[in-house]
Order: sequence, then structure tokens, then C-alpha cells
Amino acid sequence: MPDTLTLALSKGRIFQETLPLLKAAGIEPLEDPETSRKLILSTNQPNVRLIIVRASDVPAYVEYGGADLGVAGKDVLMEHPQAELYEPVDLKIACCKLMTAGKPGTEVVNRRLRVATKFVESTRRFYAEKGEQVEIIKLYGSMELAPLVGLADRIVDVVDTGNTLRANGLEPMEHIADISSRLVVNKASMKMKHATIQTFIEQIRTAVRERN
Ligand code: PRT
Ligand code: MG
Repeated sequence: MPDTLTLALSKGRIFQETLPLLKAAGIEPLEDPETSRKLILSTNQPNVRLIIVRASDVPAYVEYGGADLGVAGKDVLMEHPQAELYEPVDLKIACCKLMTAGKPGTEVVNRRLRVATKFVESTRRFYAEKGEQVEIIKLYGSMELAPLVGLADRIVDVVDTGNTLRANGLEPMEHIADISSRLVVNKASMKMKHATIQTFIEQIRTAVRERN
């Protein structure tokens, strides 16, 4: 009996950009998550299935064994610095930057900067390393709104083209980190299904190398 593999992916850009890498490893989903309502997708390989989860839930599924493997943005992984996961491959997909942003020409003096973000851990670390005391407000989305209505002075968000910031009258300010998606692996699976997972990792590595 071959080992079974469960791979956790989020819909949207990560799914779309992971597809060609999976294809190079001989794995093709039998359904499209954008049109199917199913959360478990079979593939052309009877022992491999995909599960569709929220991008920010991928580390939990993989750490606790709901999936053997997953694909997660470095921004998401940086929010879980204690997670017990292997991170063997930088897939170099879904690339963007984690940045601070705000309204142009707004400097804050004589009080703490208020920063709205869903990336609380990275934000805390970034300002701590600068030795700056800030107040962090946790949001779950539409961060760009916060400076416009006076909720916060700055936001920390991932930026690709910067169009979303510009459309809301904000400008990118400080670069925090370059972001790409990573293959992550459950530690127990890596032991128990070693040869199968090692082969998969090597196929993905080769596919990444050949497209870059
Ligand atoms: O949507 P959901 O709340 O479920 O989760 P999510 O937003 O984290 O998931 P998803 O699928 O949108 O993003 C998955 C991963 O893609 C993120 O964790 C990042 O690692 C990566 N990624 C790459 C991005 C972007 N590029 C990106 N541009 N994630 C989000 N964006 C947002 C950006 O914040 C802005 O609001 O897309 C919008 C457009 O960006 P601009 O700069 O091109 O305008
Ligand atoms: Mg999104």
C-alpha cells in the first residue's frame, strides 16, 4: 500500500500558482475549488488528496496532522513562530512584500503610533527591533480603511503592485520582509512517510528550479 498524502491549500492565488508545481510532480486535481463546493478534492493519484482551507489556517492543519503537507505564505508562517513544522522549499510563488503604509505626510510626535494589522506578531517584532513603542490594533481585513477613518496612523499589510494602497490614498512606507509561499510539512508525517514525502519534495524542488 502506498502512503496516502493530504496537502492543504488555500483557494485563489496559492491554489492557482501551486497547480503547475503539482502537475510537474504528476499530481492533477480532479475538481476546481473555485467552482466546486467540496473541501476535499481527489486527484489523478488515488493516494493523494487536496484539502481547501483558509490561507491563515494552513499552519494549524499541517502542525496538528490534519494534512501531511501544505502551502502557506511566509507572512502567515511568521505569525506562528512557535509552530512545529518543517519548511523545506521556498516555492517562489504568490510573491509580495510585508510593508508599513499610511497617509502621506503624516508624522506622529508626542504619542504612540497606532498600527492596524492582521499581522500582529510581525508588527510587534518589527517595531520592537526599531525600539519604538506602538499600539497594535488587530484587524481581520480591509486594513486600508483604518488610517482613512482615524482608527490608526499606520497599517502593516502585504503589498504586491501597491494599487490597493494608492486607490485608498495611502503610500507604502517601510519594507518589513519579502514574502513568498513555502511548502510546509508535518513533523510526524516526515518520519512516518519519509520516502514518499522526500520524493514529493524533490519533485517540487526540481519544478521550482526549472521555472525560475
Ligand atoms: O482571503 P483570506 O482572508 O482567506 O486570506 P488571505 O487574504 O491571506 O489569502 P489570499 O489567498 O488572498 O493570500 C494568500 C497569500 O498570498 C498571502 O498569505 C500572501 O503570502 C500572498 N500574497 C501575494 C498576497 C498578495 N500577493 C496580495 N497582493 N496576499 C494578499 N494580497 C492583497 C494585498 O494585501 C491587497 O489587498 O491583495 C490586494 C492587492 O494587492 P496590490 O498591492 O497588488 O494592490
Ligand atoms: Mg485575501
